[in-house]
Amino acid sequence: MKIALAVLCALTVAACQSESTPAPAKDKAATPEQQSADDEPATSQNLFQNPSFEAGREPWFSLAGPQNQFWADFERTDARAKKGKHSALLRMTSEGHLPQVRVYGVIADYERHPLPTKITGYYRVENWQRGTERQYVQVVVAVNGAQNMPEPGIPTQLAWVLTGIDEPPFEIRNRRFIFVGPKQPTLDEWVRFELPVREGFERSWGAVPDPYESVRVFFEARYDEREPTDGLVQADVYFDELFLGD
Ligand SMILES: [Ca+2]
Repeated sequence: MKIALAVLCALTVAACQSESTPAPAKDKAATPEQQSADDEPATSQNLFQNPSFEAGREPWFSLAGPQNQFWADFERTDARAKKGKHSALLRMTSEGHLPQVRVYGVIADYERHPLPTKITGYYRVENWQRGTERQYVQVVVAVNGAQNMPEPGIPTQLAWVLTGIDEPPFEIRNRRFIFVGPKQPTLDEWVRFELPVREGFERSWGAVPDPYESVRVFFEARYDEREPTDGLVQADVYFDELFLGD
């Protein structure tokens, strides 16, 4: 039953993210990159537009919609900010929703080549109530049409789990995981993260994607494989001062 449910959930997530049938992915290259230092952001060009959410929501988006029942939207809020007056808030809850999977995301696309060196930013967790085992915060880089990856027809993905879990939440063929933070979140503080994108792909997938068509970056709070008998999932997760570049 447990295995069957795991497959079901992996499949449903795959479907809502246009991915493919899950299969083993056992990479667990865990090099802590998380820092709490209050560093200044890099001075090179930031490829994220509106990276501090001070200019509204755009061009950030989510995949929430009637056809994507597992996806939930983000809010732009002035309740917390690492920089300026606003940030993106993922108000995660299992209340009133289907039990198994729910993904709260704030997302950006870009098409620049070559693949940028890094992503940096800050996240903040408040009101964390662990209702299920696979409840976590992550950043996913999904590269579309990468010709030197095993399956160019589906997105090649690398997920950096910032906090919440310390092993892959499910098996999926086109996503590999790197764990960069504690299983138990640091609460009520902005936590800096720095994710070496090119190095991560080289280590986890054996090469930097090149050439490719486009890249989608997901900042997510989510839970997977929640059982109907599990407890209430809750967390407020903020992201701010995001940077993508070299
Ligand atoms: Ca801000």
